[in-house]
Amino acid sequence: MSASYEVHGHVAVITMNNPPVNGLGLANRQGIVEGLKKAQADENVTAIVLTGAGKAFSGGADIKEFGSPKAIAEPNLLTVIRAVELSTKPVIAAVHSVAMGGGLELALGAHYRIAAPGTAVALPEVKLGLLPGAGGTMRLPRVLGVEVALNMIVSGEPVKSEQLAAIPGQKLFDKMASSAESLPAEALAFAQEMATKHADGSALPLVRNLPCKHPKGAAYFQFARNMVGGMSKNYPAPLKCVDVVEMATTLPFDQGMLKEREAFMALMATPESNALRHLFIAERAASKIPDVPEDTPKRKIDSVGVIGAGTMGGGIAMNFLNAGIPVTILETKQEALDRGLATIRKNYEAQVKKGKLKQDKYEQRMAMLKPTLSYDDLSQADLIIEAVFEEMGVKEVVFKQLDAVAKAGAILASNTSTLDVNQIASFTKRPQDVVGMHFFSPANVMKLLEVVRGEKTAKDVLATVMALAKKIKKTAVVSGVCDGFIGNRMIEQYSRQAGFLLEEGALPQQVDKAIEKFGFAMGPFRMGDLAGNDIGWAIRKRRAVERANMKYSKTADLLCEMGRYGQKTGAGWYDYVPGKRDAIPSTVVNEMIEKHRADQGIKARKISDDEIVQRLVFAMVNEACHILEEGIASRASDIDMVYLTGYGFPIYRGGPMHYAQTFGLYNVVTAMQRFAQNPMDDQAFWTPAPLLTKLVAEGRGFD
Ligand code: T1G
Repeated sequence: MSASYEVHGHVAVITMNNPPVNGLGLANRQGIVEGLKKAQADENVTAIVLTGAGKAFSGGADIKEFGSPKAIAEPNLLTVIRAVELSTKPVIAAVHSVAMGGGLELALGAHYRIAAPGTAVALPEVKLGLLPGAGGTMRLPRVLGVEVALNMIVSGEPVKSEQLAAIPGQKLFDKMASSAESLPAEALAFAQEMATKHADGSALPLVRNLPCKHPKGAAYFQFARNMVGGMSKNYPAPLKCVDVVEMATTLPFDQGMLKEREAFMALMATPESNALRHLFIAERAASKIPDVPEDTPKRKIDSVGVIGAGTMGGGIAMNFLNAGIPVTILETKQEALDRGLATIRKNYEAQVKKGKLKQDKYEQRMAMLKPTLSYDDLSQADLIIEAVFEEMGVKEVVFKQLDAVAKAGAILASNTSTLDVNQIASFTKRPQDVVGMHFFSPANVMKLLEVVRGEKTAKDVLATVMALAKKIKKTAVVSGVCDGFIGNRMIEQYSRQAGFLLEEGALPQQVDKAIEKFGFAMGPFRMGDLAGNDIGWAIRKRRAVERANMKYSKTADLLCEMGRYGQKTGAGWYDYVPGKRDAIPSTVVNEMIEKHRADQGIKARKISDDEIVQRLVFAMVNEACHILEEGIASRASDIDMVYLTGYGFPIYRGGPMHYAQTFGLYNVVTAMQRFAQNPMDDQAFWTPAPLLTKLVAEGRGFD
């Protein structure tokens, strides 16, 4: 958890040791400072190597400490870096694997730096809504030049050590080791060399003393501001990076450091940074299943079968082809199979045309795709995913055939978006091998994968699918079995509120504009027109039988009865010009809504955008609390991940649960109590979920 100290000959080696990535938590910082003190006091020691154990030099400040007293407790990172600079004996940072954020800033405080090739070097703070807060904005431009440094700071993207070492005149790396394996020995030798070099008491080089200028000065930074400003709407950090790096060229080092600190602390307090830091932790938490140990053995997945070559089946198949996993895709009719393959080919060719995919890669992927009309060809697949028509009868036929054909140990997955995975599992004699894998359309693009855990789903099946999700670059979130799982169950409440708002006085374009201004990629009515309003219509018809007392606005049904299914029929909530996707407010639809209000004796009222946003978002939050109470989702941050990666919820708001927490759960409940007074609404729905009431009573949030 901290840093070890060893002396090799005349060289002290301080090794950070805070798995998994040597985050610069308090214990680690204390270990470094104690090691430096020991080395200064030991006459036998003439130089110091600072390095990291395991898979990183250091991944930076310990994100998990943020907001806790430990994060700012002394020795804080600035103190540690200053202690390195003030060492009377040369400090050589031996950098390997990952040197990011505060880790790179620590290395920049050293007198010399030696790097292993392949090291990922970055100042990624901007991805957390921050900027480097331990001298990175002042030191990196001094060793790499302003433009390279600014690009790295504003993008947050890693660059390989050997690439940076190749920049003419760079002073980031004094030496490149021949490999990560030889780095320790080469660092010791280099340290010895530097000890000899400075045996005469000559001053040790400090990055802070290097000049920092840009030939075009203010003109360059104005240009940079214009570029960055255009790309960073809703995020304050990138522009702040430009401002502070400019100060590195206009202010003395120490004054620049004060400006950096000021900006860092201001950004740390922004809702955007809180949301991005929440996302960083939430994304990693989602991959953990509380009762499935991380070392659970995983099944081998070397081949995949996909049943159904429609939009979903084709997109699903592409995910595995992209990850280099062969796919056998099955259809019932040759023309459906041909159509499916043609769509996959068209998708790849579009990527090749845009230069996003090399021709040979495209051909390799298509060569791994085997079309078939026979279930027998799925008999050796390690995983089979069905993406057939969303009707239980059809699923039953498919899973009974799979049960007969699939080899023992094959994982049988359903891409169902709402149906009961337990019932699907019951069609087989191997329910332990059955799981839901709910991809989101377009399946080869959307990051979200809901992994639906049946009562009998085996733990190794879950562990296998979660690991496979990472391999196909999906964000997997485990859901229990209920109607709509996590995402669609919540979106149903969101859609119901959208319908009620139409009846009470809003029009589709007002509702969409309000929620899009809040940050959603697309409002409910534009989304309906894109996905197809008939999909919701079919679900409402099914639910009208299952849950007859569920209150709905009739407007969506009236729209479908007019044949206005959306873009696919050239008209939906909005009108469309053929061949274009622009949503044009529709007089026909607005008249339908007004007539419906009149028929219902409803007097329309003016509805504020705030009320629209709160009713749409808090309806989801209340439903989400029931989902948590029922154990369908195991943590609130998982629900945020579902909405951030599958439903276009604005990243800078952190997800519905994080947003509600930021808004204040007490204020959310107060708003819900107001909505419960509205006779046009589903008043009972707005009873705060017991979990919400409990958290408010205890003054707690979801985290
Ligand atoms: N702090 C705490 N934990 C961290 C961490 C960090 N900086 N980086 C990673 N982890 C944990 C992560 O939560 C997960 O833990 C495990 O390590 C593996 O992560 C003053 C203020 C380093 C490239 O932004 O980019 O320095 O979930 O799955 O794919 O200017 O992690 O298993 O318990 O991502 O091999 C700046 C963020 C911090 C780097 C490794 N640094 N990390 O990728 O593993 S702010 C960052 C990454 C800062 C200073 C400022 C990646 C990685 P668990 P992983 P990976």
